[in-house]
Amino acid sequence: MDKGRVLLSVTGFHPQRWYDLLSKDREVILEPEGDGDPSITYAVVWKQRPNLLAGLPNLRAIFSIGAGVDHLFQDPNVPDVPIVRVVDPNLSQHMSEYVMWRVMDHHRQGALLRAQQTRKLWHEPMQSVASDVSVGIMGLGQLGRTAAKALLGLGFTVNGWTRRSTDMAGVTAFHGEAGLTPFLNATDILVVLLPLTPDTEGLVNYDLLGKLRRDNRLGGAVLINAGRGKLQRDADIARALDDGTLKEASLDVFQTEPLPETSPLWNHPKVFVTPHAAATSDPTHLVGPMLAQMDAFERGEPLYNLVDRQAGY
Ligand code: NDP
Ligand code: OXD
Repeated sequence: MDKGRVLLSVTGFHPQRWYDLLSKDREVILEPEGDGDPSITYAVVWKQRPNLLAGLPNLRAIFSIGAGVDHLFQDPNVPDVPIVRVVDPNLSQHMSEYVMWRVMDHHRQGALLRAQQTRKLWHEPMQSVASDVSVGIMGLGQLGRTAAKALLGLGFTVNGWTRRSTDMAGVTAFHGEAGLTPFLNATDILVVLLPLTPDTEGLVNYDLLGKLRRDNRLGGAVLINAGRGKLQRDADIARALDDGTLKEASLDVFQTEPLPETSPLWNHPKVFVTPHAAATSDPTHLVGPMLAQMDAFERGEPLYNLVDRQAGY
């Protein structure tokens, strides 16, 4: 069987690097040659243009260059072919480093110490040990599990919340709607690593933040979101920070990205902003396995790391 042709459609994410690496093994094009281009077998995409994929008669699989696939489903006409997403130890390691960094910074009162330094203030803040602090991770998938393991290694108490019931050694597991409030009530630092689906959109709102544990050794509740911006309500976070419902937040993702200059979150003294960069897909790690999957698929082997369309992730 001939090697199928690849359509690469990437907005942001440095498309040239993906193009160069994919082109080493397959013919890659950046635009279909006319409507219903029959030569395209695979699409490798990030935020593809709506309807781009709908009319490709010989498309056999779509590869997302991210772990999240909500960008794909922005297009209501995504064809019904298998969708492969990124699952990669390198990506999980990046995310786990981000989570450990932000959890440790909040735990060790980083914001307070930086503010003191600017004022040349010599004052020892209150200290707690990791085991006194409970980190609750929403989403114990590929990324959440790796982060949970790392946090356990640092000595934190770890809770997890998932859609279906799950087990993980050392983690107190909660699931579903019934498990949400008890999970939040037992959590000091909330880490959001959920996918964006119709069920999770807007979940991280004022009401939810109000259920976190505030009477704790940290002196309040903390939010860290590195999942997706539309999981949260930016205005509710600002309100929660202003009225003390939240002590601090680290936000990597926002309802609108790039975060508009007018957003109060940019200059908020209790917010640490990163530009959706907690864990960036690296083509040097990801293109090899992608090409290997295409080769194996053409030999009749099954694809893996497939998205469950029904669940939306
Ligand atoms: P996975 O699909 O492996 O895991 C998703 C987890 O979320 C699972 O534990 C799943 O539960 C849980 N979940 C999904 N829907 C619900 C729900 N309705 N209620 C409760 N739990 C739910 O995803 P990954 O860990 O690979 O990635 C997670 C997300 O991280 C991505 O979708 C993406 O949005 C984001 N991301 C952000 C990056 C960044 O740089 N900021 C980089 C990479 C990814 P269950 O176990 O029951 O299925
Ligand atoms: C992803 C991302 O989903 O980078 O991989 O956000």
